[in-house]
Amino acid sequence: MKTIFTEKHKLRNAKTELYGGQLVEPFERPSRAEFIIERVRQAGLGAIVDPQDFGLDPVYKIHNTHYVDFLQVAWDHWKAENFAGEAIPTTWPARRMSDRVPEFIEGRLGYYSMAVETSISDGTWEAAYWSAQVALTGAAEVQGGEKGVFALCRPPGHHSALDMYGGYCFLNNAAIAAQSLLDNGAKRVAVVDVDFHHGNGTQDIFYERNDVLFASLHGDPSHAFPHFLGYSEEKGEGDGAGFNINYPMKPGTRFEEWRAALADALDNVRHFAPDALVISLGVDTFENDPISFFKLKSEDFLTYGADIAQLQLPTLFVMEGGYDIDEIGINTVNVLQGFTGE
Ligand code: OKP
Ligand code: ZN
Repeated sequence: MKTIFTEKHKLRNAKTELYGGQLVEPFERPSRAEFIIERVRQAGLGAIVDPQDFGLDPVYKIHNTHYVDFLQVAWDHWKAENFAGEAIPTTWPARRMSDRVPEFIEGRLGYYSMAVETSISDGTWEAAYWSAQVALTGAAEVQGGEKGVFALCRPPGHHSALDMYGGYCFLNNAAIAAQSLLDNGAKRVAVVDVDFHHGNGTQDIFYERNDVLFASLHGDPSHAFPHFLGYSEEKGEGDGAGFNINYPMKPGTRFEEWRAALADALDNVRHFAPDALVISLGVDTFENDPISFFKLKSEDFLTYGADIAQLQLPTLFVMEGGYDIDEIGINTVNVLQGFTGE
């Protein structure tokens, strides 16, 4: 299996994340991708190729222009205020407030974010841009005939929607890739999100569409980030009614139960009969993940990679989360090796 990867991910190197009332080193840090690519090499998974540059047009199919404009200049505007730290929002348009976009950077940060832990820092935009290009290159490889491709995206994307960043995500790489598959010949695409966290951005983007089936397995939002989306009653609306499927699961969920949910999701994908499959691949379901509460073991990742392969669909794996840096490479590559059967 080919891996799409660029060292440009290192440009996303924030110093701070607001966690537990303190500014700590971000869980979403450059070493994550280094551990994964090292394991890809060590396991001999296949060729590692640089992304092509598809520009911003495929990004604008998913995100609006004023949001993308904001991301490109946010750090410069913040810096111009001579604040001491990284760019962090402090106030949001909550219930019954105005939806006008403020001019001042602090207001704009609140307008365009859905969570506070994700500091914007120098280089963030460039890394996010290339992360999306990694996903787009993966999509092109899949349409070129590859059975399975690994887009080693960093920063991740599935919490990002039309005009929102947060949860370590800026551009929704999986959604951008899925749309590119559709724009280049696929009639239907399924996105299955196996990251521990609900893919609220991807759900929101495709919620009223029937050309993309979205299924997500995740920690019950009543207990887990992103807290405000991901319940089982969210099934899609309008044309999209029935094309969104959520599998929220309780703290302590073990592989047997998780695998049964995956089997149900994959049955729904089979029934939908897509031309391609995108997996939002987060390995934060691991038992020792520092910010999650499922109990998967390393060998379980091999098992479910093989389950996904049973669909026999052209499949693009898009990297999302996974934070236990010692095991992140093994668990990620286990999914991919389970898929290839090698
Ligand atoms: C991004 B991805 C934990 C707080 C979690 C943000 C998590 C973002 C996860 N107590 N804060 O889906 O892996
Ligand atoms: Zn996650």
